Amino acid sequence: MSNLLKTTPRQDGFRMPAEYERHDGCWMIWPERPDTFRLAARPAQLAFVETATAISQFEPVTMCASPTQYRLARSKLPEHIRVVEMSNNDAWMRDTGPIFVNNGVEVRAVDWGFNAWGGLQGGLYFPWDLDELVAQKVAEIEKVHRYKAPMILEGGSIAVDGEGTLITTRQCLLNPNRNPQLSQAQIENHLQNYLGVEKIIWLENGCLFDETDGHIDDVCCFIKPGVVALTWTDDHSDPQFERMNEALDTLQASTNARGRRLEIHKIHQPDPVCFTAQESATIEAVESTYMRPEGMRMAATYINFYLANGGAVVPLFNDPHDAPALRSLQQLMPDRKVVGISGGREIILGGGNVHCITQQQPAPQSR
Ligand code: KQY
Repeated sequence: MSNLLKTTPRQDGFRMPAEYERHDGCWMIWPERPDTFRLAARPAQLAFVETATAISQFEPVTMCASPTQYRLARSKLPEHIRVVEMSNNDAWMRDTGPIFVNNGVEVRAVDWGFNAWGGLQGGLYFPWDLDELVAQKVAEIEKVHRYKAPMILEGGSIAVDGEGTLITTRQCLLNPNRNPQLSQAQIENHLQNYLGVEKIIWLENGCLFDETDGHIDDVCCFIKPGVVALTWTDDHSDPQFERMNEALDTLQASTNARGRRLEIHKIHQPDPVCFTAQESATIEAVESTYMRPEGMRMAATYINFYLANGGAVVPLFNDPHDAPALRSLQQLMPDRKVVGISGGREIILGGGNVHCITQQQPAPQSR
Protein backbone atom coordinates (compact mmCIF):
# COMPACT_ATOMS: atom_id res chain seq x y z
CA MET A 1 0.00 0.00 0.00
CA SER A 2 1.55 3.29 -1.05
CA ASN A 3 0.13 5.58 1.54
CA LEU A 4 2.21 8.77 1.61
CA LEU A 5 0.19 11.99 1.61
CA LYS A 6 1.49 15.34 0.37
CA THR A 7 -0.84 17.49 2.46
CA THR A 8 -0.67 18.14 6.25
CA PRO A 9 -2.95 16.80 8.98
CA ARG A 10 -4.10 20.34 9.73
CA GLN A 11 -5.09 20.97 6.09
CA ASP A 12 -7.03 17.70 6.16
CA GLY A 13 -8.77 18.36 9.48
CA PHE A 14 -6.77 15.84 11.57
CA ARG A 15 -5.34 16.37 15.08
CA MET A 16 -3.32 14.40 17.60
CA PRO A 17 -5.70 13.16 20.31
CA ALA A 18 -4.68 13.19 23.96
CA GLU A 19 -3.40 9.94 25.41
CA TYR A 20 -6.45 9.82 27.70
CA GLU A 21 -8.76 9.50 24.68
CA ARG A 22 -9.93 6.11 23.36
CA HIS A 23 -7.27 3.82 21.85
CA ASP A 24 -7.50 0.99 19.33
CA GLY A 25 -4.26 -0.38 20.74
CA CYS A 26 -0.69 0.08 21.84
CA TRP A 27 2.60 -0.54 20.01
CA MET A 28 5.90 -1.62 21.57
CA ILE A 29 9.32 -2.88 20.46
CA TRP A 30 11.11 -5.85 22.07
CA PRO A 31 14.41 -4.76 23.73
CA GLU A 32 17.66 -6.48 22.81
CA ARG A 33 20.56 -3.99 22.69
CA PRO A 34 23.29 -5.12 25.09
CA ASP A 35 24.79 -1.61 25.12
CA THR A 36 21.46 -0.08 26.22
CA PHE A 37 20.15 -2.78 28.56
CA ARG A 38 22.22 -4.86 30.98
CA LEU A 39 22.73 -8.61 30.66
CA ALA A 40 21.89 -8.64 26.97
CA ALA A 41 18.52 -7.09 27.83
CA ARG A 42 17.20 -10.23 29.58
CA PRO A 43 15.95 -8.39 32.73
CA ALA A 44 14.53 -5.57 30.55
CA GLN A 45 12.68 -8.14 28.46
CA LEU A 46 10.89 -9.33 31.58
CA ALA A 47 9.94 -5.73 32.38
CA PHE A 48 8.64 -5.25 28.83
CA VAL A 49 6.58 -8.45 29.19
CA GLU A 50 5.20 -7.12 32.48
CA THR A 51 4.35 -3.79 30.83
CA ALA A 52 2.77 -5.32 27.71
CA THR A 53 0.74 -7.74 29.81
CA ALA A 54 -0.47 -4.95 32.09
CA ILE A 55 -1.53 -2.79 29.14
CA SER A 56 -3.19 -5.73 27.40
CA GLN A 57 -5.82 -5.96 30.14
CA PHE A 58 -7.07 -2.60 28.84
CA GLU A 59 -6.40 -2.65 25.08
CA PRO A 60 -4.73 -4.76 22.34
CA VAL A 61 -0.92 -4.67 22.33
CA THR A 62 1.39 -5.31 19.38
CA MET A 63 5.04 -6.11 20.12
CA CYS A 64 7.50 -5.63 17.26
CA ALA A 65 10.56 -7.89 17.47
CA SER A 66 13.63 -8.16 15.27
CA PRO A 67 14.08 -11.33 13.18
CA THR A 68 16.58 -12.82 15.64
CA GLN A 69 14.37 -12.05 18.67
CA TYR A 70 10.97 -13.00 17.24
CA ARG A 71 10.88 -16.55 18.64
CA LEU A 72 12.05 -15.43 22.09
CA ALA A 73 9.55 -12.56 22.25
CA ARG A 74 6.74 -14.84 21.07
CA SER A 75 7.59 -17.44 23.69
CA LYS A 76 7.78 -14.93 26.57
CA LEU A 77 4.64 -12.93 25.79
CA PRO A 78 1.08 -14.07 26.45
CA GLU A 79 -0.70 -15.41 23.35
CA HIS A 80 -3.21 -12.58 23.16
CA ILE A 81 -0.37 -10.10 22.51
CA ARG A 82 0.35 -9.81 18.79
CA VAL A 83 4.03 -10.15 17.88
CA VAL A 84 5.18 -8.89 14.47
CA GLU A 85 8.66 -9.06 13.03
CA MET A 86 10.24 -5.63 12.61
CA SER A 87 13.93 -4.76 12.51
CA ASN A 88 14.96 -1.86 14.75
CA ASN A 89 17.99 -0.27 16.39
CA ASP A 90 16.39 -0.03 19.85
CA ALA A 91 13.17 -0.35 21.77
CA TRP A 92 11.71 3.17 22.15
CA MET A 93 8.43 3.06 20.23
CA ARG A 94 7.37 6.42 21.69
CA ASP A 95 10.16 8.07 19.73
CA THR A 96 10.56 5.92 16.61
CA GLY A 97 6.93 4.95 16.08
CA PRO A 98 4.37 7.11 14.30
CA ILE A 99 2.32 9.74 16.08
CA PHE A 100 -1.26 8.96 15.10
CA VAL A 101 -3.77 11.67 14.26
CA ASN A 102 -7.51 11.33 13.69
CA ASN A 103 -10.54 13.26 12.48
CA GLY A 104 -13.49 11.39 13.99
CA VAL A 105 -13.74 8.81 11.18
CA GLU A 106 -10.17 7.89 10.21
CA VAL A 107 -6.71 7.48 11.75
CA ARG A 108 -3.53 8.52 9.96
CA ALA A 109 0.16 8.33 10.92
CA VAL A 110 2.69 11.14 11.17
CA ASP A 111 6.21 9.92 10.44
CA TRP A 112 8.82 12.29 11.95
CA GLY A 113 12.53 12.36 11.32
CA PHE A 114 14.58 10.49 13.93
CA ASN A 115 18.32 10.86 14.68
CA ALA A 116 18.83 8.76 17.84
CA TRP A 117 18.34 11.79 20.13
CA GLY A 118 20.97 14.04 18.62
CA GLY A 119 22.63 12.38 15.65
CA LEU A 120 26.40 12.70 15.61
CA GLN A 121 26.19 15.65 18.03
CA GLY A 122 25.46 13.81 21.26
CA GLY A 123 23.07 11.17 19.93
CA LEU A 124 22.99 7.84 21.72
CA TYR A 125 24.03 5.42 18.99
CA PHE A 126 24.92 5.06 15.33
CA PRO A 127 23.48 3.86 13.02
CA TRP A 128 19.75 4.46 13.50
CA ASP A 129 18.66 3.55 9.95
CA LEU A 130 16.31 0.76 11.08
CA ASP A 131 14.62 3.00 13.65
CA GLU A 132 13.93 5.51 10.89
CA LEU A 133 11.68 2.99 9.14
CA VAL A 134 9.60 1.94 12.15
CA ALA A 135 6.87 4.58 11.75
CA GLN A 136 6.38 3.78 8.08
CA LYS A 137 6.23 0.03 8.77
CA VAL A 138 3.64 0.47 11.52
CA ALA A 139 1.55 2.62 9.16
CA GLU A 140 1.81 -0.03 6.44
CA ILE A 141 0.80 -2.84 8.82
CA GLU A 142 -2.21 -0.82 9.97
CA LYS A 143 -3.00 0.27 6.38
CA VAL A 144 -3.27 3.90 7.40
CA HIS A 145 -2.26 6.91 5.34
CA ARG A 146 0.99 8.57 6.33
CA TYR A 147 2.33 12.12 6.45
CA LYS A 148 6.10 12.67 6.43
CA ALA A 149 6.85 15.63 8.73
CA PRO A 150 9.80 17.82 7.71
CA MET A 151 11.66 17.82 11.04
CA ILE A 152 13.21 15.59 13.71
CA LEU A 153 10.81 14.95 16.59
CA GLU A 154 10.47 12.27 19.24
CA GLY A 155 7.04 11.44 20.68
CA GLY A 156 8.46 11.65 24.20
CA SER A 157 9.32 15.29 23.68
CA ILE A 158 5.72 16.50 23.45
CA ALA A 159 2.55 16.26 25.55
CA VAL A 160 -0.83 17.25 24.11
CA ASP A 161 -4.30 17.70 25.57
CA GLY A 162 -6.11 16.91 22.29
CA GLU A 163 -7.78 20.32 22.53
CA GLY A 164 -5.07 22.37 20.89
CA THR A 165 -2.41 22.60 23.63
CA LEU A 166 1.09 21.14 23.46
CA ILE A 167 3.80 21.25 26.16
CA THR A 168 7.46 20.77 25.31
CA THR A 169 10.94 21.95 26.31
CA ARG A 170 13.33 24.35 24.63
CA GLN A 171 16.18 22.15 25.82
CA CYS A 172 15.01 19.39 23.49
CA LEU A 173 13.15 20.93 20.57
CA LEU A 174 15.50 23.87 20.12
CA ASN A 175 18.61 21.79 20.72
CA PRO A 176 21.05 22.32 17.83
CA ASN A 177 21.39 18.54 17.58
CA ARG A 178 17.77 18.15 16.39
CA ASN A 179 16.71 20.79 13.83
CA PRO A 180 19.48 23.42 13.67
CA GLN A 181 18.09 24.81 10.41
CA LEU A 182 14.72 25.70 11.96
CA SER A 183 13.79 28.69 14.13
CA GLN A 184 11.42 28.39 17.08
CA ALA A 185 8.68 29.93 14.93
CA GLN A 186 9.24 27.39 12.16
CA ILE A 187 9.17 24.52 14.65
CA GLU A 188 5.92 25.85 16.11
CA ASN A 189 4.51 26.03 12.61
CA HIS A 190 5.36 22.38 11.93
CA LEU A 191 3.85 21.29 15.26
CA GLN A 192 0.67 23.17 14.38
CA ASN A 193 0.50 21.71 10.87
CA TYR A 194 1.37 18.11 11.72
CA LEU A 195 -0.30 17.71 15.14
CA GLY A 196 -3.19 20.13 14.77
CA VAL A 197 -2.27 22.11 17.90
CA GLU A 198 -2.71 25.86 18.36
CA LYS A 199 -0.96 26.76 21.61
CA ILE A 200 2.55 25.68 22.57
CA ILE A 201 3.77 25.96 26.16
CA TRP A 202 7.57 26.04 26.28
CA LEU A 203 9.30 24.85 29.45
CA GLU A 204 12.94 25.81 29.51
CA ASN A 205 14.30 22.40 30.56
CA GLY A 206 13.47 18.79 31.11
CA CYS A 207 14.85 16.68 33.98
CA LEU A 208 18.51 16.50 34.79
CA PHE A 209 20.14 13.14 34.00
CA ASP A 210 17.87 12.65 30.98
CA GLU A 211 19.87 11.33 28.05
CA THR A 212 17.25 12.57 25.56
CA ASP A 213 18.00 16.26 26.19
CA GLY A 214 14.94 17.03 28.25
CA HIS A 215 11.94 15.01 27.11
CA ILE A 216 8.68 16.33 28.51
CA ASP A 217 7.47 12.80 29.31
CA ASP A 218 9.75 12.70 32.35
CA VAL A 219 8.53 16.08 33.57
CA CYS A 220 4.77 16.40 33.17
CA CYS A 221 1.77 15.12 31.26
CA PHE A 222 -1.91 15.87 30.74
CA ILE A 223 -4.17 13.48 32.60
CA LYS A 224 -7.42 15.24 31.64
CA PRO A 225 -8.23 18.44 29.79
CA GLY A 226 -6.72 21.29 31.79
CA VAL A 227 -5.11 18.95 34.36
CA VAL A 228 -1.35 18.29 34.46
CA ALA A 229 0.70 15.87 36.61
CA LEU A 230 4.20 17.19 37.36
CA THR A 231 7.19 15.36 38.80
CA TRP A 232 8.33 16.90 42.04
CA THR A 233 10.74 16.94 44.93
CA ASP A 234 10.58 18.92 48.17
CA ASP A 235 14.28 18.39 48.75
CA HIS A 236 16.04 21.72 48.19
CA SER A 237 19.40 19.96 48.01
CA ASP A 238 18.33 17.75 45.11
CA PRO A 239 19.70 19.14 41.82
CA GLN A 240 16.27 18.48 40.24
CA PHE A 241 14.61 20.88 42.67
CA GLU A 242 15.39 24.01 40.68
CA ARG A 243 14.23 22.50 37.38
CA MET A 244 10.95 21.33 38.84
CA ASN A 245 10.27 24.73 40.36
CA GLU A 246 11.10 26.39 37.07
CA ALA A 247 8.64 24.03 35.32
CA LEU A 248 5.97 24.71 37.96
CA ASP A 249 6.36 28.48 37.56
CA THR A 250 5.99 28.26 33.78
CA LEU A 251 2.98 25.96 33.95
CA GLN A 252 1.29 28.12 36.59
CA ALA A 253 1.75 31.19 34.43
CA SER A 254 0.38 29.45 31.32
CA THR A 255 -3.08 29.08 29.86
CA ASN A 256 -4.18 26.30 27.54
CA ALA A 257 -5.49 26.71 23.99
CA ARG A 258 -8.91 27.54 25.44
CA GLY A 259 -7.45 30.36 27.52
CA ARG A 260 -7.84 28.52 30.83
CA ARG A 261 -5.27 28.17 33.60
CA LEU A 262 -3.89 24.67 34.21
CA GLU A 263 -4.59 22.62 37.33
CA ILE A 264 -1.24 21.15 38.37
CA HIS A 265 -0.69 18.11 40.62
CA LYS A 266 2.73 17.27 42.01
CA ILE A 267 3.85 13.63 42.07
CA HIS A 268 6.90 13.21 44.27
CA GLN A 269 9.82 11.58 42.45
CA PRO A 270 11.56 8.40 43.69
CA ASP A 271 14.84 8.67 45.56
CA PRO A 272 17.80 8.92 43.16
CA VAL A 273 18.12 5.86 40.93
CA CYS A 274 21.83 5.30 40.19
CA PHE A 275 23.71 2.52 38.45
CA THR A 276 25.22 -0.07 40.77
CA ALA A 277 28.67 -1.44 39.93
CA GLN A 278 27.11 -4.73 38.88
CA GLU A 279 24.50 -3.06 36.65
CA SER A 280 27.10 -0.94 34.97
CA ALA A 281 29.51 -3.84 34.45
CA THR A 282 26.87 -5.91 32.67
CA ILE A 283 26.20 -3.37 29.94
CA GLU A 284 28.36 -4.17 26.94
CA ALA A 285 30.06 -1.45 24.93
CA VAL A 286 28.99 -2.18 21.36
CA GLU A 287 27.87 0.74 19.19
CA SER A 288 26.36 3.00 21.83
CA THR A 289 28.06 6.34 22.29
CA TYR A 290 26.50 6.74 25.74
CA MET A 291 28.27 5.39 28.81
CA ARG A 292 26.43 4.05 31.86
CA PRO A 293 29.02 4.11 34.65
CA GLU A 294 28.56 3.05 38.26
CA GLY A 295 26.93 5.81 40.30
CA MET A 296 25.38 7.58 37.31
CA ARG A 297 21.90 8.86 38.18
CA MET A 298 18.98 8.28 35.83
CA ALA A 299 15.97 10.53 35.21
CA ALA A 300 13.56 8.34 37.14
CA THR A 301 10.03 9.75 37.52
CA TYR A 302 6.55 8.31 37.99
CA ILE A 303 5.29 10.71 35.31
CA ASN A 304 6.60 8.41 32.58
CA PHE A 305 3.39 6.34 32.70
CA TYR A 306 1.07 5.13 29.96
CA LEU A 307 -2.64 5.90 29.86
CA ALA A 308 -4.56 2.93 28.42
CA ASN A 309 -8.32 2.55 27.94
CA GLY A 310 -9.57 2.66 31.51
CA GLY A 311 -6.06 2.20 32.93
CA ALA A 312 -2.79 3.88 33.84
CA VAL A 313 0.40 1.80 33.82
CA VAL A 314 3.03 3.35 36.07
CA PRO A 315 6.73 2.50 36.55
CA LEU A 316 7.81 1.60 40.07
CA PHE A 317 11.32 1.63 41.52
CA ASN A 318 11.06 -0.39 44.73
CA ASP A 319 11.16 2.95 46.49
CA PRO A 320 9.28 4.45 49.47
CA HIS A 321 7.63 6.91 47.08
CA ASP A 322 6.09 4.13 44.94
CA ALA A 323 2.96 3.63 47.03
CA PRO A 324 2.21 7.37 47.52
CA ALA A 325 2.65 7.93 43.77
CA LEU A 326 0.22 5.14 42.91
CA ARG A 327 -2.25 6.45 45.49
CA SER A 328 -2.07 10.02 44.19
CA LEU A 329 -2.47 8.95 40.57
CA GLN A 330 -5.41 6.72 41.49
CA GLN A 331 -7.08 9.62 43.29
CA LEU A 332 -6.49 11.91 40.32
CA MET A 333 -7.90 9.35 37.88
CA PRO A 334 -10.71 7.56 39.75
CA ASP A 335 -12.18 6.33 36.46
CA ARG A 336 -8.97 4.38 35.64
CA LYS A 337 -7.36 1.34 37.22
CA VAL A 338 -3.81 2.39 38.16
CA VAL A 339 -1.34 -0.49 37.80
CA GLY A 340 2.33 -0.46 38.89
CA ILE A 341 5.19 -2.00 36.91
CA SER A 342 7.73 -3.55 39.28
CA GLY A 343 10.36 -3.63 36.50
CA GLY A 344 10.53 0.18 36.20
CA ARG A 345 14.15 0.16 37.35
CA GLU A 346 15.22 -2.20 34.56
CA ILE A 347 13.62 0.04 31.94
CA ILE A 348 15.07 3.28 33.31
CA LEU A 349 18.55 1.74 33.25
CA GLY A 350 18.12 1.91 29.46
CA GLY A 351 17.27 5.61 29.64
CA GLY A 352 13.47 5.74 29.53
CA ASN A 353 10.42 4.13 31.03
CA VAL A 354 6.90 2.84 30.41
CA HIS A 355 5.82 5.89 28.40
CA CYS A 356 8.98 5.82 26.28
CA ILE A 357 8.50 2.18 25.26
CA THR A 358 4.85 2.53 24.22
CA GLN A 359 2.90 4.38 21.55
CA GLN A 360 -0.87 4.55 21.54
CA GLN A 361 -2.94 4.10 18.40
CA PRO A 362 -6.06 6.18 18.97
CA ALA A 363 -9.46 5.07 17.73
CA PRO A 364 -10.71 6.96 14.65
CA GLN A 365 -13.31 8.58 16.88
CA SER A 366 -11.50 8.83 20.19
CA ARG A 367 -13.44 11.41 22.21
O1 KQY B 1 12.23 9.34 26.87
C1 KQY B 1 11.99 8.67 25.90
N1 KQY B 1 10.88 8.88 25.22
C2 KQY B 1 12.96 7.71 25.30
C3 KQY B 1 14.14 7.36 26.06
C4 KQY B 1 15.19 6.83 25.14
C5 KQY B 1 16.39 6.32 25.83
C6 KQY B 1 17.37 5.76 24.89
N2 KQY B 1 18.46 5.10 25.53
